[in-house]
Amino acid sequence: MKIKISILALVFCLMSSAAFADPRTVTLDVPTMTCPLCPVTIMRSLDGLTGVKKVSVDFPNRTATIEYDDSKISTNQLTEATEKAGYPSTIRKGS
Ligand SMILES: [Cu+2]
Repeated sequence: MKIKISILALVFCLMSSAAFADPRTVTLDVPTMTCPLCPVTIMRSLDGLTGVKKVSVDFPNRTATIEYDDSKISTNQLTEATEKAGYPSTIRKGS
Protein backbone atom coordinates (compact mmCIF):
# COMPACT_ATOMS: atom_id res chain seq x y z
CA MET A 1 0.00 0.00 0.00
CA LYS A 2 2.79 2.40 0.89
CA ILE A 3 4.48 1.67 -2.42
CA LYS A 4 1.32 2.51 -4.37
CA ILE A 5 1.04 5.86 -2.64
CA SER A 6 4.63 6.82 -3.38
CA ILE A 7 4.21 5.90 -7.05
CA LEU A 8 1.17 8.15 -7.21
CA ALA A 9 3.13 10.93 -5.55
CA LEU A 10 5.94 10.50 -8.04
CA VAL A 11 3.57 10.61 -11.02
CA PHE A 12 1.96 13.73 -9.60
CA CYS A 13 5.35 15.34 -9.15
CA LEU A 14 6.36 14.60 -12.73
CA MET A 15 3.09 15.98 -14.06
CA SER A 16 3.29 19.20 -12.09
CA SER A 17 6.90 19.87 -12.97
CA ALA A 18 5.98 19.46 -16.65
CA ALA A 19 3.09 21.87 -16.24
CA PHE A 20 5.28 24.52 -14.63
CA ALA A 21 8.26 23.92 -16.88
CA ASP A 22 8.76 26.43 -19.63
CA PRO A 23 7.08 29.81 -19.43
CA ARG A 24 9.68 32.37 -18.48
CA THR A 25 9.07 35.98 -17.70
CA VAL A 26 11.22 38.91 -18.69
CA THR A 27 10.81 42.60 -18.00
CA LEU A 28 11.96 45.07 -20.62
CA ASP A 29 12.67 48.71 -19.93
CA VAL A 30 11.15 50.80 -22.68
CA PRO A 31 12.26 54.36 -21.89
CA THR A 32 10.78 55.97 -25.01
CA MET A 33 7.15 55.32 -24.09
CA THR A 34 5.78 58.82 -23.97
CA CYS A 35 2.02 58.66 -24.25
CA PRO A 36 -0.75 56.25 -23.31
CA LEU A 37 -0.92 54.97 -26.89
CA CYS A 38 2.66 53.74 -26.93
CA PRO A 39 1.82 50.61 -24.91
CA VAL A 40 -0.65 49.57 -27.62
CA THR A 41 2.05 49.68 -30.30
CA ILE A 42 4.48 47.81 -28.09
CA MET A 43 1.92 45.14 -27.24
CA ARG A 44 1.15 44.71 -30.94
CA SER A 45 4.83 44.31 -31.77
CA LEU A 46 5.18 41.46 -29.27
CA ASP A 47 1.80 39.80 -29.14
CA GLY A 48 1.52 37.13 -31.78
CA LEU A 49 5.23 36.39 -32.04
CA THR A 50 5.87 32.67 -31.91
CA GLY A 51 6.68 31.74 -28.32
CA VAL A 52 5.15 34.83 -26.72
CA LYS A 53 2.42 33.82 -24.31
CA LYS A 54 1.45 37.00 -22.54
CA VAL A 55 2.38 40.64 -22.77
CA SER A 56 1.60 43.37 -20.32
CA VAL A 57 2.87 46.91 -20.64
CA ASP A 58 3.16 49.23 -17.69
CA PHE A 59 3.05 52.78 -19.00
CA PRO A 60 3.83 54.65 -15.74
CA ASN A 61 6.90 52.48 -15.15
CA ARG A 62 7.89 52.31 -18.85
CA THR A 63 8.21 48.57 -18.78
CA ALA A 64 6.89 45.61 -20.74
CA THR A 65 6.58 42.25 -19.05
CA ILE A 66 6.52 39.25 -21.32
CA GLU A 67 5.76 35.65 -20.59
CA TYR A 68 7.50 33.55 -23.22
CA ASP A 69 8.71 30.10 -24.12
CA ASP A 70 12.49 30.21 -24.25
CA SER A 71 12.63 27.20 -26.57
CA LYS A 72 10.82 29.24 -29.24
CA ILE A 73 11.99 32.81 -28.81
CA SER A 74 14.95 34.57 -27.22
CA THR A 75 15.02 37.77 -25.20
CA ASN A 76 17.10 39.33 -27.98
CA GLN A 77 14.28 38.68 -30.43
CA LEU A 78 11.89 40.36 -28.00
CA THR A 79 13.98 43.53 -27.76
CA GLU A 80 14.45 43.48 -31.54
CA ALA A 81 10.68 43.35 -32.02
CA THR A 82 10.05 46.43 -29.87
CA GLU A 83 12.92 48.23 -31.57
CA LYS A 84 11.43 47.54 -35.01
CA ALA A 85 8.18 49.04 -33.75
CA GLY A 86 10.10 52.19 -32.80
CA TYR A 87 10.71 51.47 -29.14
CA PRO A 88 14.23 50.33 -28.31
CA SER A 89 14.19 48.32 -25.12
CA THR A 90 16.64 46.75 -22.75
CA ILE A 91 16.32 43.70 -20.57
CA ARG A 92 15.86 44.66 -16.96
CA LYS A 93 18.55 43.10 -14.82
CA GLY A 94 17.44 40.39 -12.49
CA SER A 95 14.49 39.36 -14.66
CU1 LIG B 1 2.77 57.22 -27.63
